[in-house]
Amino acid sequence: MIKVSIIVPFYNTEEYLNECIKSITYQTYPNLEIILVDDCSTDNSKKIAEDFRKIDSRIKITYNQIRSGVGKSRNIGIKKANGDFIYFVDSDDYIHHNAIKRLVDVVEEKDNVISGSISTITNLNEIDKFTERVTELPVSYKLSSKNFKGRSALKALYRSNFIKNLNIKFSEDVNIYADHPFTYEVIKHSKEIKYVRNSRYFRRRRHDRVTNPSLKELSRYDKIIDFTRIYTSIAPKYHSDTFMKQLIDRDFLNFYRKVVVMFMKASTEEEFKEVFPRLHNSARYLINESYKNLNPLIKREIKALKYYETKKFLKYLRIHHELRDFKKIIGSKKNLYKWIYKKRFLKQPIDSHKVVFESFMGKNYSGNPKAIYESMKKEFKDKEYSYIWVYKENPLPISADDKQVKRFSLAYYKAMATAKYWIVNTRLPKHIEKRTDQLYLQTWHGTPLKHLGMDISNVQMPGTDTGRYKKNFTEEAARWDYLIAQNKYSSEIFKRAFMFNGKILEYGYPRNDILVQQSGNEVNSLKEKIGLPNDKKVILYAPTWRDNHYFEKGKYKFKLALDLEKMKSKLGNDYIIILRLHYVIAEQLDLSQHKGFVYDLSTYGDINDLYLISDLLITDYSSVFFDYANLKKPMLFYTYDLEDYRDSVRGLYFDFEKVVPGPLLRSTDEVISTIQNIESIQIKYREQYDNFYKKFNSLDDGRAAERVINEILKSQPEYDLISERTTEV
Ligand code: C2G
Repeated sequence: MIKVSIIVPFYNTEEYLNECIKSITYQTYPNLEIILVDDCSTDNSKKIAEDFRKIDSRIKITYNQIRSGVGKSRNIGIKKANGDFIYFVDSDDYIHHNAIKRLVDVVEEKDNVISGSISTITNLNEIDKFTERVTELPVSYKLSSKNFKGRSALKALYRSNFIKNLNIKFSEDVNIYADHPFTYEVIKHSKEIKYVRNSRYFRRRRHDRVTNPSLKELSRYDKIIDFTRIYTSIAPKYHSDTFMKQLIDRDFLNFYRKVVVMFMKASTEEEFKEVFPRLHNSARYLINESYKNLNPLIKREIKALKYYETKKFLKYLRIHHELRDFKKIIGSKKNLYKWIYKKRFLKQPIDSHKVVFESFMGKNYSGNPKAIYESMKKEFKDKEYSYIWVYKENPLPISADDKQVKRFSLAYYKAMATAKYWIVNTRLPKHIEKRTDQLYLQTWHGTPLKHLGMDISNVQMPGTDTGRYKKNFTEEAARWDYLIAQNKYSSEIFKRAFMFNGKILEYGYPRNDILVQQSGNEVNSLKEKIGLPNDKKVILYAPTWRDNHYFEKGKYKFKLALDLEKMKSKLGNDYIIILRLHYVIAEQLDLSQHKGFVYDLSTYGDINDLYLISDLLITDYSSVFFDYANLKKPMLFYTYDLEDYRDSVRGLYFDFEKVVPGPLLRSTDEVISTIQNIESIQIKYREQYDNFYKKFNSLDDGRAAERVINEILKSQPEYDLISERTTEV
């Protein structure tokens, strides 16, 4: 029976290692030797490996004395391997339980290498997508250069003698491209190989690309340093082998087009100085044959690299980028606007009196930006600020004196490029560039209960994955100059979850100023304005969204879990319900049969008005309750899916039940009876409410906007401070 040695180097992959080793020990092919190489891990990985060794005698662990990298660790594994065949697994990856069996099943004496297939996943539940089709051909043949396209040595079975006799090794000098010398030699010595499609290897995207990236997720700069090093060490070796030389040259040229060109577009002068000579050193080895058929412009760039002509290289590269951009803008208004933004607007002077506001991606006129805008208008009546609001679809009810621009219109880009101040409450798109002299005040949009940013263990929103989400998030947060926090509790979370190093304005929420200052008279006129009856009490139902319940990116489903008919029959004489769904919910609920009892105000601009006119709030995990607490009105928490939301969907920052100032309810009946006994509920939760208020709301004193404005403008010499009137915090 053929014996297979599986080699797994590991270094600090505690998050994945357990599943990785399990996928190996659960292989349906039993005759395995599992060689784990600990490359000096400092986390729990070593213990995980050792626990497996206790229960599976096929496991051997080798400990490196100093950190040696993946290449050397695999080479150590090869030396130790006693199997007839060798297979490599990375410690954050996973293999299908039949992966080895399917390869071994088709081994013949002539085979030195047999390959399976590789797929990239984020979560293990995606594996179900890859269940094999009955019609799938189990074995076919592939040119080995095509099989090892990315030059990764994973997913294939190698005959040990073949590897050992030819002394095929991984590079020990580089990390990202350590596989290249290994696979080049395999390609050289095995023109065609068997390919078994349903022997599957799953490469995993990391959940945290920011603090724990995989090698492939490292920066373009690191990639260039690594790639040029490997290329210059390999190129001389294949000098007289035309097939191999052209193959590695092609790899260099592909790398140049995919990685180098993009890197150069945004590189700093220092980076360029570091990278250019290395690229030149590599390009020196390119043979004319390899690049003679490239497009003329790239050919010129490569020649300039080869002969160290820096000026020429930069000139051709600039033209290259211009042509690329130009190609993109033809036929796409969106790209044309972006191009004008970059080429024109970003070069225009910044207007130090211009302020751009955006709330919830332009969906409405609300939140902290609204409060700051209104306060600025009051404060600087005679001063010459110009205010611009961003709207998404419908123009906003702002003062007619001020301008508004549609998101992603030309006017929007001009405003974003030339305004001194950005005052925004959600993340801005990546392609909006922050210029050195611009000031970005991120107001954010709620005290966090649900996990945020880096604290989310498994991002389930569509259109992203955990690693990418965290990377984008922290890159965005790095652009913020200021971030507002409602309380100390938020400041601490924000610093960690956003990896935010700028200035936190722990001043209370400007959007809550009005809740503190409000007078009772306004309530009735507001009700009339909205079209609600004045003789009924108002229940506001404002739940949040569920990350894993969506139609598509940015558009979420919502299943109403309240029996409105029943509520109407029990509460309808005294109450009406305002339904306020979160702004990312795209569900169209048909509420026609509840007319006169349920009012859908999901698209109503400012939720503050709804807080003011309501008599009690029903919510769930939404941050609305941190604001509503200012009003001291009763709150109920309709948390019918608490376990799922807390344990699988998002995760929560605190023990919900112990902290929130109201009961957690699970059914419509419970909601009804709680509302029927609302006075006793208020008495029961009085103390918890007070404690809650002290912890989260004590800075909400009605003057938060003033404090924020004072802080951001005080560094601007041309304005008098408003600090005399501002309470010190
Ligand atoms: N909101 C609303 N209507 C709802 C829910 C929320 O108008 N039904 C508004 C409120 O102003 C709320 C804000 O959107 O404070 C954020 O909503 P959350 O439900 O807390 O959800 P999310 O947008 O994911 O923000 O730190 C806060 C977190 O980022 C949560």
